[in-house]
Amino acid sequence: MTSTQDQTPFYITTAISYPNGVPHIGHAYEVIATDAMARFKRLDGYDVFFLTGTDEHGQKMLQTAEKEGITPRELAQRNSDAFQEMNDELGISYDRFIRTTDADHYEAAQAIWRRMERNGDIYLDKYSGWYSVRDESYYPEEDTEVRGDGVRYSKETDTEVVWTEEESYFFRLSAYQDKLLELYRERPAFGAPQSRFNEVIRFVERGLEDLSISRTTFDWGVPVPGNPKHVMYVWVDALTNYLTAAGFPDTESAAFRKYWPADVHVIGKDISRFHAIYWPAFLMSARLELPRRVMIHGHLHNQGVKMSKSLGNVVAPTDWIRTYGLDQVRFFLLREVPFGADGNYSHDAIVGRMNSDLANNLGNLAQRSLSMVGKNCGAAVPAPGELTREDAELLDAADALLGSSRDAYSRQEFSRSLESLWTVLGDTNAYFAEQQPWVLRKTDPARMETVLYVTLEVLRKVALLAQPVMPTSAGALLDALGQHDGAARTFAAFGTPIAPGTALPAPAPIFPKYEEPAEEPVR
Ligand code: ME8
Repeated sequence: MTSTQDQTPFYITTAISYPNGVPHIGHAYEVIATDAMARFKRLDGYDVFFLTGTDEHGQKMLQTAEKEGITPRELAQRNSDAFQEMNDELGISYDRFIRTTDADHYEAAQAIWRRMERNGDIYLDKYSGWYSVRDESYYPEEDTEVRGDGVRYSKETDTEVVWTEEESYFFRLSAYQDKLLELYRERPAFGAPQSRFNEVIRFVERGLEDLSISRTTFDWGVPVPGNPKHVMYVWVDALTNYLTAAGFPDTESAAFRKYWPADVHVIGKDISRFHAIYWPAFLMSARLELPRRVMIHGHLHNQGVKMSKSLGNVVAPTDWIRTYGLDQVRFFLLREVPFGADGNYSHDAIVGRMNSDLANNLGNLAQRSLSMVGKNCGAAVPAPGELTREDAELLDAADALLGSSRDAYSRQEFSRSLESLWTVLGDTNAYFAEQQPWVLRKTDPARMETVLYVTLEVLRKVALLAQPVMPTSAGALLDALGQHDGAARTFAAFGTPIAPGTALPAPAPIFPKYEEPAEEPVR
């Protein structure tokens, strides 16, 4: 959408993924949810900037590359391409795919470093401690333990830690404890959902130590300004990506003035501390505005089991799409799991949603009403007669969906919006069955027209609000309802009822039932 002066900006980001492997369904989940949010806001008239990308530096990337016998740059390139391909296959409407190896990002990372240094928050010292390469993080000894295999692990993340000593720059995180607690008090919606945000708050209340923010043991990273023996700790560089894409360090640029501070950072539960503690502290130190919200989602598990390469239960998003269809996967992920909670996926759960919610409650209703209109109303939207109480109640319920969806989306409660759409669809199915328009066709054709009109108008509203989650199928439904034009598909059109006389194309099924593939013949 082209932006105009009077559109309110909305800047939303995903975490940037580590391209030390190929994307899995957890990555797809995060980017689909963020995409739904971005699409919702665009349809609601906002000037949206949606950022996603890859986090390419750090020791983990270096080690994986060494194992594969390639350079970290080659590894990053290969897998970053795979992430971009995934985004394209998932229909993600991102505005920029940032790579932390992009030239403008180096400039931004060095600029934020200088600002924090100028503010007196960076000093050089020695660091020793238990370091997890997997987490790119040091752990206090009491948070580690030696297990049966003789190896020391982080208790929290179950990753191996090794004793590491190096000269390091430090960030004065301890100086920000009170300021962070004040931030959390003053802006209770800064982190969400509440339960996950509370964990962050409790962590800060226990006290913060200064943070080691440079490394000298390897050089795959952004050089520290003025001391290139050091590269920045990967999280300093990674978090800054959100600023880079908004035009930082040029704080006077049109992009920065428009889009910073970010409206929502969408991230997973394992990286909440980085986003709700380190990131606001870095920004306070750099004298920059803080993001408005950090939305922490849960993790997806395969039938209750954590995904891992060693268990061989990692699902490639593209396999899912080939099996179930893109919009079906998007719908399943956002309908099944309340955003913020952990969730499970299984073949049966997806097929259940496809067949009951999509094929039955939505697809069937659309197909039945539209084919009746095709056959009995000259393939045009019929004119309603006087409305009964049932008609009016249903139309009122559909009318309320925009407000309730706006409210749900403002808190990234995607499943709540979808649930409300499907409640109204359930009521409409009951209404259709009760009113029996196929009987009215003979007994009272004018009343049949009213019933069909009411049904089409509910379907139009549901299709409008389903677009962020199922762009292609909801678009096909809007086409079937004669709503082809871009303006008729934005939320600005929500309150203008479908016009009697609108020509309708011959309906084609939109949500097929899932049929199990025939068993391989036994030879
Ligand atoms: O953490 N279910 O990258 P990453 C849902 N580079 N979400 C999941 C998931 C699962 N099973 N597994 C991972 C990083 N995620 C850093 C971020 S941001 C400045 C730097 C989510 O590739 C995870 O929680 O390990 C995170 O939000 C995102 O995928 C990228 O994870």
